[in-house]
Amino acid sequence: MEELRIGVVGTGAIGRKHVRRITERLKGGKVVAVSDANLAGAQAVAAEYGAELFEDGGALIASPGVDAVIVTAWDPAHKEYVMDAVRAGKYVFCEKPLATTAADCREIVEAEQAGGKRLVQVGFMRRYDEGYRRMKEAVDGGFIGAPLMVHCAHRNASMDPEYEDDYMITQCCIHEIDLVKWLIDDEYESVRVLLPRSTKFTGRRLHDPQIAQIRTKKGVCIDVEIFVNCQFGYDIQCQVVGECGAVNLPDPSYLPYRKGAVRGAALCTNWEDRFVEAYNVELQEWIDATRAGRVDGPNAWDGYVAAVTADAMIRAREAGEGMPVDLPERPAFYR
Ligand code: NAD
Ligand code: ISE
Repeated sequence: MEELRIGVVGTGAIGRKHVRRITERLKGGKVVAVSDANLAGAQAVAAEYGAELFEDGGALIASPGVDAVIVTAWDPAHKEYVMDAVRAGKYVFCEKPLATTAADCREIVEAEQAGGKRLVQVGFMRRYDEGYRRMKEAVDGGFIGAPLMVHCAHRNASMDPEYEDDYMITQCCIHEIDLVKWLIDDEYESVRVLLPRSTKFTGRRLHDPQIAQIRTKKGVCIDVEIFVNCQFGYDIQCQVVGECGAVNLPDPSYLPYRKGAVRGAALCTNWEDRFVEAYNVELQEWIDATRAGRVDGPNAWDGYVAAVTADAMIRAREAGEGMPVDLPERPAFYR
């Protein structure tokens, strides 16, 4: 295939970043069409990048001038656009989450299987981060023996005061939910959520921090601290402890300094900077695989597993007790 002609539905913060990286940094793809419910925003992006403006996302997806679709609209619109792309037989990269409920993800999985071809990739970009990839190589290669425990932290400096409890799971922890199962090659069995004392810096709708705990089918125990008003930066941590060693996610390399009788190093303040290279690699690999007629990255089934696990966590938090992660076996179509 010549250059991949890409249509982007959703020209908010991350949509614009993806348009820019495809245009200025990546190879093999061109953004030819854009659309957004905020027409003025999409119009500005269309003018800047010479793309065609569509008032309607569905029309963009149906356009014969669009080979493949990127969905970066807000979460509740993902399902509709992914379904449109699947029905049109077009490859689609959808930012996480695949859809806001497990039932909607299931519908996508069923539609894709009915079409007989894998088309959907979900934007779980942590799998493309160099540090996590090195950890996975070490775990897969037996460097630490069988994994026993995984400790994670997902910290944001601060969130909008209207941020809600469920977003801790569906917008933040959803990354760790996908990442850890990939990292240790396991399936989830049950979850629970602990609520430590809440910080005074949180908004009225949010208990912050929360600790999600997951037990896997092989018996590995995973804990994820989600703390979105930690005040000190955007800080992502991960450690896998195995039978004969442990591996840690490397921190991004900032210049260490000595100044004013302090030895220090800066921390990231936002997810865009922390994972900028992961987004670049993720979308380059998506363009390459799409041109070759494949889906190599996290697929619709991974999106479904993440949604089922997230739903179980929300129920576990509300009930104050453990909940099973009820999933059918992964179909051969997704192996
Ligand atoms: P944003 O609010 O800046 O942008 C969302 C855009 O969607 C807005 O421009 C809005 O007008 C548009 N929109 C809303 N409803 C629409 C509809 N029905 N049709 C078309 N457009 C519609 O948010 P964002 O930070 O850019 O996030 C966008 C998506 O990317 C979200 O799903 C979010 O979860 C995901 N995201 C992923 C990561 C990651 O690390 N992978 C990081 C941030 C955001
Ligand atoms: C945001 O929604 C993301 O998806 C980022 O990757 C995540 O790390 C951040 O905490 C979320 O707010």
